[in-house]
Amino acid sequence: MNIEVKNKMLDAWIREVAEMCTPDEIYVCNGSRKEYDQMIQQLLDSGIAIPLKKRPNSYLFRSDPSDVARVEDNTYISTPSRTEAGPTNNWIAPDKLKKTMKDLYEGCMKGRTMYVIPFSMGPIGSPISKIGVEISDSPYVVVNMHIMTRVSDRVLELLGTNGEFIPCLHSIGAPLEEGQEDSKWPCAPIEKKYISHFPEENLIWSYGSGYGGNALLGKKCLALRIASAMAKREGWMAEHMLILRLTNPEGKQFHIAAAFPSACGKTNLAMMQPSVPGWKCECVGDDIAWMKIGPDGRLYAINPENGFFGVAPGTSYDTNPMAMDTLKENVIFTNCALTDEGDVWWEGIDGDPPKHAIDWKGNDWTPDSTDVAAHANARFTAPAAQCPVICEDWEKPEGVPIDIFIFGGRRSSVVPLVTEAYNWDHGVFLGSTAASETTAANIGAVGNLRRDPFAMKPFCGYNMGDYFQHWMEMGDKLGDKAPRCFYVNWFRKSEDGKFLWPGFSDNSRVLKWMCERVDGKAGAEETPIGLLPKDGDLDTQGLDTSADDLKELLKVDAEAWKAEIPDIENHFTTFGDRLPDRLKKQLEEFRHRLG
Ligand code: SAT
Ligand code: MN
Repeated sequence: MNIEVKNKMLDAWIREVAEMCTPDEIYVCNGSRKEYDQMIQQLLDSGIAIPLKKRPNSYLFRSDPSDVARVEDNTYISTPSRTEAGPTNNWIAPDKLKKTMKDLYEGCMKGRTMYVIPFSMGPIGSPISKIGVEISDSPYVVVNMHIMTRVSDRVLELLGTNGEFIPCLHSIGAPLEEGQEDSKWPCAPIEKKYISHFPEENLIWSYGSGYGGNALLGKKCLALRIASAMAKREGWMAEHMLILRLTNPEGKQFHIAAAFPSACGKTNLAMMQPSVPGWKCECVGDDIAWMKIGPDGRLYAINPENGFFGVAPGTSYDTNPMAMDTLKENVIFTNCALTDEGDVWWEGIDGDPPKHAIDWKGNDWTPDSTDVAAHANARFTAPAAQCPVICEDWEKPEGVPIDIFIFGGRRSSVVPLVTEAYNWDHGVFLGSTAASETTAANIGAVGNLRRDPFAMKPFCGYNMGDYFQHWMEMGDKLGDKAPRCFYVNWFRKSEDGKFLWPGFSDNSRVLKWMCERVDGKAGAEETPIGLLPKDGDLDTQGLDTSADDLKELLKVDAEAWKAEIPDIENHFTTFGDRLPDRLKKQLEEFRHRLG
């Protein structure tokens, strides 16, 4: 071990893990630039990192084709009883799961270095922040954690001798025998992958995967699954939400937090540049919001992360110029294609495809190839501070006050462009019934409709019926200071399969309507599903969308909604007696409004 660890619990935990996993060496990280450079150098020397000539200090990594996304089927919420984990989570009893995983962890770091990564989620020292320590045998994880979280020796100082932290144990599950040659992306086969959470102990154990949320444990595991369970106990909220600041031409600020499932354009919306003249948008965060009620009774949000782990395919100067400018240097790319000029490439990036490239699997690729060049879930890891429109208050310890909640998903039909909830309970109803067509961010079939309440289905660390109740109770506490709730769908298609709404910077038109609703300046019409903009309420000046398409976008088809009711009922039934009565009442009222 390179330093002496003063925190007693941490020191004991490191020793215990080392005894179980038998690494060759132990290295405690300090988060310095020098450390980052050394780790990168080591990854370059072993041929794992590929330097990118066109982007200073940026590297490409290729994962094993079996390890490309979150593994939801292997993700567990391990509470003493199955009911506490609820119907949306996989469950194994803690004793049994720990036994299975201990057997896997036994000797699993042989031939490798065990890295101890002290990190803060949220600005170091902020009252809303939490400290975690990840132990990992993956140097790729270390460099990614440097960007995605605040890794620092100041975290160890803050812990002192007795301070508390969230232990996050990670192994790629690939011990090296003596003389055995290492692979470029070692990991365990799918049946040995376990992403486990023990919310009662604030403990995370991950085994077998090196990719994204499976391995960068500060993100989905700590900041969502464990944090959501803590938030429920302690009366705050940990949500799968971007945070943005919108400023109107008069200089009034609005803060919006929006929940969409993975790969539904959250990063694009978070960095959107309004097409509506005079409006300004700044990014506070693109994936996770931690929110607490402030002294003035309003809800304040911080972004607990330090970087963006964004989907590369589809990102371009057209769709997200601010992300493109964030990616110029100091970036880690994973599973993108490599051009002959030494740059990354992916489907949907600006310009013509290269005549030749190396695809994400390391094979030759040309535009005639039948396979994609970049994996659909290829990612960039980039420092948030590099974003040209990062909000100056993004690291404010007390956070920003939220005015508006947005829920949504990817729906090619039925769901209109925007709906405002009648009140808080109705907003919770909209969030709890949110549905989306599945994408490549999670392993499984793409394009099926799944209910993804509050975009938290894969991330809620306890019974989701209780989570709905928690939302109701937060609304009661916030009273008339509660954010207003909206539901959006940017993805509605015409009968011939074309997107009806241009999206991206034109989404500002929808956000503007929301802000004006909050200010009491814009109109709306009552419909069975909620409040919708009437003719003239939505700013469509300069918009290229036909009147017919606009009509279709805002159409409420009562029959189509009636046809959704059985599915909503089924969805609600899965929560049994944990479903709040107030949601049952919402469903009854909805049915009644539909007639
Ligand atoms: O791989 S992650 O879980 O971090 C990304 C995502 O699915 O949003
Ligand atoms: Mn996400």
